[in-house]
Amino acid sequence: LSAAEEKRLSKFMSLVLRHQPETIGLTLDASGWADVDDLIRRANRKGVALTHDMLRYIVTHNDKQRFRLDETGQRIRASQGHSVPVELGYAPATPPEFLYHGTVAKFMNAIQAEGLQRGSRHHVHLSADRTTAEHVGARRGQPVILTIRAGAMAREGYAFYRSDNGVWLTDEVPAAFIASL
Ligand code: HQG
Repeated sequence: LSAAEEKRLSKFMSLVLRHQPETIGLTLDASGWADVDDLIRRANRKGVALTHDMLRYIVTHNDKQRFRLDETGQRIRASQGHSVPVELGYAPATPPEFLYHGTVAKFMNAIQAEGLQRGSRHHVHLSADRTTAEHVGARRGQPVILTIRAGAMAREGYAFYRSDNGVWLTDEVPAAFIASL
């Protein structure tokens, strides 16, 4: 699989496993799982050449480990990033003292006024390291990196979750907990 092909298929899988399963008539269960055979058949019907081998390659090699197969290998889901309603079932976890969020300057006025809000996704996404946050911010332009006082938030009772691929998730980050504002 070429890098370009892998990226194209990864984007397709993100689309149907996080945002719009209905574009290929796919059904996700309440926890976000889809049947692998069904996903492949429906993709093929829409002209997306996806095989079991390609799907397994993407699950294994994906740069951010976005997708996960269940123990049987018959079901697949995205580990985070959904906009469709799913209950991923991650247990609350104690975050490190500081987490990072990559954004861009044009959002900073709104962020100062209302903190980090989750937008169309289920959670605000935070990274354990600055480098990852820089990549996240760079998707939108010159990245601005915010340091989040996650430990202090947790001690105040805000819940944190860590996805299977290491992304930290929380419902919102009030402006008071953004250290770098
Ligand atoms: C910003 C990708 C205005 C926020 C990435 C961000 C990540 C506000 C954008 C994952 C705001 C939301 C998530 C407020 C936050 N006012 N703007 N109050 N609060 N924002 O895409 O964190 O490649 O939903 O800073 O790498 O950028 O898809 O979140 O710029 O891990 O796997 O609103 O998605 O992963 O954008 O990215 P997003 P995100 P994947």
